[in-house]
Amino acid sequence: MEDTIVALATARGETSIHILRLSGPQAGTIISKCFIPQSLERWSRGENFTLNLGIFQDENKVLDQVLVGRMLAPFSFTGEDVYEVNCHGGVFVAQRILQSFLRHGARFAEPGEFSKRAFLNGKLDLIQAEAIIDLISSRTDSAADLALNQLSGGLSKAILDLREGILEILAFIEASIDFPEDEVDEMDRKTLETRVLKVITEVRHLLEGSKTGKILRDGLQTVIVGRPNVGKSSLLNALLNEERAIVTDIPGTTRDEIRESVSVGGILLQLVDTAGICETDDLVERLGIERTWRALETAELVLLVVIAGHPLTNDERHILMTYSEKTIIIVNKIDLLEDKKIVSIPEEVHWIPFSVFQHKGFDELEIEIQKRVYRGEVISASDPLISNVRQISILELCCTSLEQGLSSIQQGLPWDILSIDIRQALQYISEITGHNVQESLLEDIFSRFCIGK
Ligand SMILES: Nc1nc2c(ncn2[C@@H]2O[C@H](COP(=O)(O)OP(=O)(O)O)[C@@H](O)[C@H]2O)c(=O)[nH]1
Ligand SMILES: [Mg+2]
Repeated sequence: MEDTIVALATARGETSIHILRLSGPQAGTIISKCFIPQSLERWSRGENFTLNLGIFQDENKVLDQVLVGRMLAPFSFTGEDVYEVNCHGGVFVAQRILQSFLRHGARFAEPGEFSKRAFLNGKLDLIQAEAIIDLISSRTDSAADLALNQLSGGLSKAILDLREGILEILAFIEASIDFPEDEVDEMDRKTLETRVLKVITEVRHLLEGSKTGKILRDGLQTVIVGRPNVGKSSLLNALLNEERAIVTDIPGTTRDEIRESVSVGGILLQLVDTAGICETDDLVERLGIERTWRALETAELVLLVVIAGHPLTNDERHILMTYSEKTIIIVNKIDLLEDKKIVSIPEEVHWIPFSVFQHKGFDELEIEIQKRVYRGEVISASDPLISNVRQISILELCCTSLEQGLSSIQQGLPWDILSIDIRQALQYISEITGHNVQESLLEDIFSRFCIGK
């Protein structure tokens, strides 16, 4: 981290302003070679967190009128001396300033290098760093809230508390190992068991919440299925609020899958509209239907659309039986019903009376989806939820090690044996926050950031 790095932090292209970020030990020297402040007196005081108006020039040539923000180590984002130059938003303007920094000894930053430096300087842990990417790419309120909570350290604290718990268990074991086996009495073994169980319970609780966390972050793979002409494409269009899919009263209109994402009740649905399931001689339609069956397999949520007043078909029953857990039945076209019974649906299955035409049922659908995501528990996006696949899979490994440790305790195995499992659990939990990581993992994580972040 000897180098001083520079990058354009704003998106390439013509805009109102561009921001260039300069960070590293030489940042102050480099900026002073190119920046002529309007108030030299104020600039020279070297005060932190100031914004200074002036001229950016290189080799006696004025390149732009700029605002320079100063954030000195260790109080900056990276923990190093950082200068941010706000210049006019021309591609050419920003490029010339960037070139000038490079000429004066800065190096072009790699993707995520500012955040990586922040991590290496202890300004962020890995959970917080990964939350930055999630915040930038979030597309719903709840995804943004979740990422912000992780960024502000809510989840890190929960993981650090767990790590602390595991460390205490290890210390307890180490202290006991020093005594010959028969002097360690049953009391100690019981105490140890209680402590390990307590940590396991907390880990399991976090893992439970991760199901919700992952959905809030990545959305729900949702497929809309049903017979032809029940109103699947109409439902998709209504959810999207646009005429995305072609709707006609001709069965077999939708043949290929249509994919769109939409936020329903703060939850991102990755929607797939499919070809209606039926018997057909049409080759294209048949291929479409095969895709529908495949989409059903992988979906996390199935919206099965049926028509009010009609008995269920064999295919509809089959879908219900096979995917009951993840299916919500939408009984559409209730506007056409007079006295007829809505539909004969098995009692245990949840169904919603619906009319795309009269805009009925949408609120209930929203509530039902939320209920499934939050699983009736008091989980909200402001709770410390774990949502990142890397973090979830390591926490699962940690849980397994703890469970093995617990079973060793219960089997009365020697203390040095069970310390192996607890040590392994410590190793895993430390990888989540980055207390213990390999360089290759860091590269993998930070290379997914944008340049300038
Ligand atoms: N009466 C009534 N007709 C509807 C409703 N929703 C859709 N339709 C009509 O049903 C027909 C088939 O709709 P479409 O969305 O193409 O069905 P899909 O084949 O399942 O995708 C169209 O003529 C729609 O206008 C509804 O709520 N009430
Ligand atoms: Mg359709």
